[in-house]
Amino acid sequence: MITLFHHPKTRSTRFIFLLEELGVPYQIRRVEVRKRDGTGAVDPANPHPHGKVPAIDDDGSVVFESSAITLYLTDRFPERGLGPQVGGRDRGAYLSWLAYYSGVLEPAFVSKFLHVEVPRGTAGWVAVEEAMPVLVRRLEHRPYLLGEHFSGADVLYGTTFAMFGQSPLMDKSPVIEAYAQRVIARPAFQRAQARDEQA
Ligand SMILES: N[C@@H](CCC(=O)N[C@@H](CS)C(=O)NCC(=O)O)C(=O)O
Repeated sequence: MITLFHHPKTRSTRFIFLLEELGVPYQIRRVEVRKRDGTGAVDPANPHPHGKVPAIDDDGSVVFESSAITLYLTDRFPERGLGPQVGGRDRGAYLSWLAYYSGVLEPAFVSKFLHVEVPRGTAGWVAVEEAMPVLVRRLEHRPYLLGEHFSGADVLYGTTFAMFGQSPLMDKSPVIEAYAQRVIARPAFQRAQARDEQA
């Protein structure tokens, strides 16, 4: 049984979405987290090394960090078809977009949010203004990041764009808006929202 260490309305909510997409048994363990306003605390029950969410425990195998959890879960349940497997044609693209999410896109958004200029040539990531056109080009002629089929990578990107679409962090783009809507219109996303609120 998979346990998701979760706090409502955080990055762990999208793993309820992924687990609902996979349709496998799981349980949610609600944990406390540190908040920006100084409230909250690291919860000793949470196996993440910094007390962040998400983390999962799969019968003793602990996985933390969003891209790693996405890959772990889609590899763990290959029959669900939510991630290309080793040797598959799109495996390289899948790994690249998962790593790009954690290594480039999130740092880009966080830099912008914190008003930190991304230094050219030295940071491992780029500014949002350089990253987003790459995603627009990628999604211009395909419904999902890997083409016709929804994958675990779309859980990360689609929910991020749905969240930032209305914020000054991201310029408006019809391609990105349509993609985000496509992702959050999925029944599993709607079920995840309901479970998040009860957690
Ligand atoms: N790099 C982590 C980030 C996780 C993260 O920062 N989660 C926030 C909630 S959205 C958190 O747990 N914050 C509490 C803290 O920083 O102690 C991932 O992608 O999984």
